Amino acid sequence: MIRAKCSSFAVLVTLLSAATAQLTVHAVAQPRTGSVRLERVTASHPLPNGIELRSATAIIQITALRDDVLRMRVGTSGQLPEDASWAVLPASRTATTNVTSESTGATVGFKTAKLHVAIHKDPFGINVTDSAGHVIIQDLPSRAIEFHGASFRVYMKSPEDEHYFGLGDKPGPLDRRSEAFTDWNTDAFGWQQSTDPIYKSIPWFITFRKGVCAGIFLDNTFRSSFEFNKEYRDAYSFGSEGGPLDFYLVYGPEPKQVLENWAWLVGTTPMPPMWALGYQQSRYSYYPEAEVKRIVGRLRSERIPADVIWLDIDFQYKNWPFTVDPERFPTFEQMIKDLRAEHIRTVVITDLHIADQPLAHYKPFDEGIAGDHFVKNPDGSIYEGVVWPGKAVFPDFTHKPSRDWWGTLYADFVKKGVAGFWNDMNEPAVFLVPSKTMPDDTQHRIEEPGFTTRTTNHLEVHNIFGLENSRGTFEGLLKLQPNLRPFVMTRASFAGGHRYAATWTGDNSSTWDHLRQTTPQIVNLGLSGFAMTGADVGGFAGSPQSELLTRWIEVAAFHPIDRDHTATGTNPQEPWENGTAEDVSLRRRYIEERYRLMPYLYTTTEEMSRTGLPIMRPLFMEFPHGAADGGPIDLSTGNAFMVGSDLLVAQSPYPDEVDDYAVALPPSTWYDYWTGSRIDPTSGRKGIDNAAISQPEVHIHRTLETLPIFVRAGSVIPEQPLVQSTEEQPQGPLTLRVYPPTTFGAECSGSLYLDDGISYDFKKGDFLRVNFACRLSAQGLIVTVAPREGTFQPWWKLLSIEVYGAAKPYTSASVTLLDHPAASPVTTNFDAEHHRVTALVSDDPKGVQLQLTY
Ligand code: NBV
Repeated sequence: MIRAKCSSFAVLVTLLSAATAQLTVHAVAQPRTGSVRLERVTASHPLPNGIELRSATAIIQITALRDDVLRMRVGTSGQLPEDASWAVLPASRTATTNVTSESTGATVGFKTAKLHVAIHKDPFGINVTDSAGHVIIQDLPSRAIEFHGASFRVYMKSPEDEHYFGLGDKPGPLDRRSEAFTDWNTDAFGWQQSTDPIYKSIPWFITFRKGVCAGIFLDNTFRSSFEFNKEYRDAYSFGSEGGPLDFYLVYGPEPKQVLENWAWLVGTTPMPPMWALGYQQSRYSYYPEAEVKRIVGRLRSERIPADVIWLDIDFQYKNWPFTVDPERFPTFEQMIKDLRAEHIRTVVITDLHIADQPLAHYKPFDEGIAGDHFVKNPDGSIYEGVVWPGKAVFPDFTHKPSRDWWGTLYADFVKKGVAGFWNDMNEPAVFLVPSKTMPDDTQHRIEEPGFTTRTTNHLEVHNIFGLENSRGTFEGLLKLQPNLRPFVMTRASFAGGHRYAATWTGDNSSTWDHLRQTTPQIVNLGLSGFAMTGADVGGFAGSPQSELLTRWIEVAAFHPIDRDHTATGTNPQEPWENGTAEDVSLRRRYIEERYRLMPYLYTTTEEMSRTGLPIMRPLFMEFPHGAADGGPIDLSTGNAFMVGSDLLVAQSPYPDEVDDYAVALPPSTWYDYWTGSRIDPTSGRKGIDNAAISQPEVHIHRTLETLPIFVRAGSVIPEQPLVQSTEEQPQGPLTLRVYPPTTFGAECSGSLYLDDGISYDFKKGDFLRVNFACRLSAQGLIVTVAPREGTFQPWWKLLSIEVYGAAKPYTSASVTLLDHPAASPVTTNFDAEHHRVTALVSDDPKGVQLQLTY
C-alpha cells in the first residue's frame, strides 16, 4: 500500500546512539507512531565486500555479490533481517566480491569494477552510478527510506525518460511508467487491463534509460507495492507491509546482461520437454473419455499438429484432487495409452485444496492428517476453506516435509502415464470469503534449509504459496522419474518460480483487447524470469468471434506456450470450430508454421534454459540503442515482439482495427519471412548520440492471411519438414533459411540445438549443437555449417540451404566438406517469387561449406 503523503513533519528527536556511532544519531519522527525515516548516516565502516552504515537505530548493509550485482539490507532496530530467501539461489545470495572504499567529504561508499556506490551522509541518500557515469539509482533527496511500523518504502528518482518493465503478469501497457501495482496473489477471474493484483507476485522490475538497463528485486514475500510516477511525478517507489527490507540491484548495462544476471540470482527455467512447445488443446472441461478421444481424433483428422490434451477439474471424482471420476473415465489408464499412441500427451489438473473427507479412504486427506501436513488456524485446529471439492484443507508447502509429501501424491498418475501437471487455484483461492484467500492469521510452518525453523502467519507466506506448491510438484516428479523433464504449469507464483513451472496469464477474456494484451503480458513475464508462458488462446471467459479466434491462433503460434483453453459453458473453441473453411485453414497453417519452426524454437528454448534470456522478447532487448530518442524501441512499434533474436512478429497495435498500419522496424536490414523479399531502409534518423539510425518503417496492409513477420538480416534460421507432433520424426532435409547481411563481411550467424526432447541425457553430452555462419563478399556468399558438437544423432541426412533476398540465380555453386577441402559443384534452384536460391547438400558431422558465386 502506498504511504499517504505527509505535508508537515514533526520534531527532530535524538534517538539511541548505536554502539559504533561516530556522529550524533538522528531520525525524524513522523506524525504516525512508529514512523522512522533514515535521516543521516551516523556511523559507517567498510566491509571487504561493501559497507555497513548506521542511521539512528537502523543498520544498513550494502554489499557487492559481483561487480554488477549489489544487495542492500536494512534493519531498524540494530539488526539485519534474516538472511534467507525463497527466490535467490543460496550460492548467489552468499557470493561476494572485494570492493574498494571510496569517500568524499559528503559521502561514503565503494566501487566495484563496474559500479560506484556513494552514500550521502547528511541527508542520507543512495547514489549508484556506472563507470561511464550513468546514474543507475538515486534516491529522492532526504526521502530515501521510510519505515512506518512494520512497513517500509524506498523512494528513487525517476528521470522523465526512464522506463520500467517486468513485475510479472501485471496487466496494462508494456511500460510500467505512470502505473502502480500491488503484489498479493489473487484469483482474478475475468481480470481486465486495470485489474490489480492478479495471480503472481514478482517483485522485480527493470529500469531502462537511454539504452542503459538495470533491475531491482525486492526480496520480500509480504504484500508489497510498486508505483512509478504516481505519488511524485519524478520518483518511483517500492515497499512492503512487513518483512525484510532486502533488495538487489542488478546492473547491465545491456538488457540481456540484466536478464542473465537476474538468472544468476534466481536461476533459469529448466529445459522443458519438447512436447511442451507443441500445440496444446484444452477446455474446462473435456469429459467423458469419448469426448477426449473425439477431440484428439479431430485434431488428427483435421491435420492440426498437436502434442497435448488437458483434463480440467471435471475429470476428477467430485472435484477431489488426485482422483479420477470412474463414471466419466472408466478406463482412464487405457485412454492415456491410446492417446500416447496418437502422439498426444495428457496433462491433468491437480489443485492444492485437498477435499476434507475424513471417512472416504481418500489418500491425500488421510495421509495428510496422519503426517500433520495441513495449514492450521491460530488455535491449532486445521484450517478449512471452501473450494471446488467443498470443504477443503491445504498442504503446508513452506514446511519441507509436507511439500515433499505433496510430491509423492503424483506417483499414481505418473504410473498411469500422465505426462504433465497443472497447479491451479494456488494463490491460494478460497471461495465464500471476501478476501478470496485464507485469513491473515492462518498458521504456516517454515521448515526449510537456510531459514530459522518457525511458525508464521499467512501474511508472510501468501505470495509464495503457489511458488512452493509448484516446487513440491516439480521436485516430486523429479524424484519419481529422475531422468524425465517434468512439465508443471502454475497459476500463482513468486520470483524464481520459473525454476519449477511454466505459467499462463489466467482467466483472460475472449476480447480483442485481451488479444492485444498478450504481448505486453507475456513479454513482461519473460523479463521477470517466466519465459515459458502463454495466454489462453481464444480467451477463457466468453466466446471469441471467428476472426478473433483466427488472429489469436495466428499470433499464439509464436508464443512460448500455445494452448487453446476456454471456460465451462462457452462455445467450442478448437481450431476447427467457429469459422469458415478459410479460417480453419489459416489456423492450421499457423500451427503448422510453429512446427516447421520447431528447430528454431527449441534452440531458443535451450538458450533460455542456459542463459535466462526469454523466448519472447521486447525489441529493446535485441536493439537497446534502436530508438532515435534513446528510449525502448518497443514504445514506437506498437505490439511487435521478437521470438529469439532474429524473428520479429508485428501484429497490429490494435488487432481489432481494419486499418493498415506502419511498423518502425529496429535499425537493421529486414526480410519478409513470408515472401523472402528484403525490406530496405526507407528513412534515416539520428539517434541520441547523433549516430545515424536507420529505422525503416514498413507499411502493412492488414489481411487475415498474413501475420507480418520479419527476419533480421545476418541470421540463419533452422526449420524442419512438417510433422503432426514433436514426437514424429521429420522426413526430409533440415532447412537452413539464410538471410544474408547487406554489407561485406558483416556478422551472419545462427545455431541449432537438439536432443531427445524428454530426458536429461543432454547433461551427459547427448545433444547436438551446430553453428551456422554466412559471409557476403564481392564474389558471392559462403554459408558454413560448423562441425557438430555432442553425441546426439540428427534425423536428417540432407540440408536444404535457402538463401533469401536473391534477385537472380547465382552463376555457380559448390560444396566443400570442412575436413576435406575439395569442392564439388552443386545445382541450385532459383525461386523468383520467394526471392530465394536453394541448394540441397549432404550434411556432414565435420562441417560443410556452400559457396555461391555471382
Ligand atoms: O479448473 C477450472 C478453471 C481453469 O479452467 C482455469 O484455467 C483456471 O484459471 N479454474 C481457473 C477454476 C475456475 C475458473 C472460473
